[in-house]
Amino acid sequence: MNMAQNIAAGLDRILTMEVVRVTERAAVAAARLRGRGDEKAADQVAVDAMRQELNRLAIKGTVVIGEGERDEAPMLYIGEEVGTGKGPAVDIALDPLEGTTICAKNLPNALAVIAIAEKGSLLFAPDVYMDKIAIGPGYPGDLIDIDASPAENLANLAKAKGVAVSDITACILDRPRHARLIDAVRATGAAIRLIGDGDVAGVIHTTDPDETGIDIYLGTGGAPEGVLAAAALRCTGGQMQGRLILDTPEKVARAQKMGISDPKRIYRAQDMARGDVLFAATGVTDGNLLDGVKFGRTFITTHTIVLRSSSRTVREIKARHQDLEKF
Ligand code: VTB
Repeated sequence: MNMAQNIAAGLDRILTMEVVRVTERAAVAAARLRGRGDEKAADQVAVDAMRQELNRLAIKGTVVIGEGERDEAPMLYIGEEVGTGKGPAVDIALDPLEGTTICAKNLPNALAVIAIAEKGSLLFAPDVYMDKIAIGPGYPGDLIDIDASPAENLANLAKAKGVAVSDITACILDRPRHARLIDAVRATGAAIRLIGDGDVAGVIHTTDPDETGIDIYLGTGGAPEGVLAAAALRCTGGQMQGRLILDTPEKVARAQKMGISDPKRIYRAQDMARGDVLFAATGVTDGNLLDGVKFGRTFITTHTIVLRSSSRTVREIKARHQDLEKF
């Protein structure tokens, strides 16, 4: 694809740069409340800040993954129209503070996250659990299979990587519901990095195992976080499968209302985030890929990763903000 086609085919390239401010601002707001033990307050300031900056973007955006249904979330609710309204029609998935507990405890890998895609191309996921499996780029297609055992997936991954299974590290959310999964992974000899929260970061970490030490993500987490992670993987390469856990008639009905007719469907990354996708994440707390916000005496430093699916460019933007008034 030449550059003209590239521009015509997808999202405006300028958005790639503009979107950085949105996650930067949310991250700075949340970071001010790092380690204060107040998840709600940190989330609230991040939501306010992200919304303010998002409404400056020249887009006609609709939040499809947000803070919740309209009646439960006053801001950035699902269906909210955001942006100036003068610009391309886009779908938006966001999490102004992914890892509210991480932030409240000042532990690693809390992020401010957003994904922007062409209208109609992000999965409208209900807020239920999703079973997820993900690996980074550079492997043969269909290497992972959500229906295969952890042992099979780990063996296939180790073989493709050219290492022993004991050299593989899996990232899993530390939850009682994962006890059997954890036992199964440990039985193979593989290592596990247990995380308290933040499975968007967990999935993204598979894309750079040399840096993060994580080869594969396994387990169930939020479905909205699954769509955000899928958007990131679409940009970096990598493989992901997810399946909604619709284990009550009420959840099946909720999913149906959102257009999901097959409750058992396996979604790959490209099914959850189609077409041209932009993804940005700014570190709130220090993490494996991103530094957290640093408050200096005269400036604030932020560290952001910006990804775009059509070019697969990975940009890291370290910004030194000297106009402190703007935050
Ligand atoms: C994960 C994690 C989030 O929710 O999706 C998790 O990435 C799943 O829910 O940071 P449970 O906490 O119920 O296991 C979060 O921890 C919070 O949204």
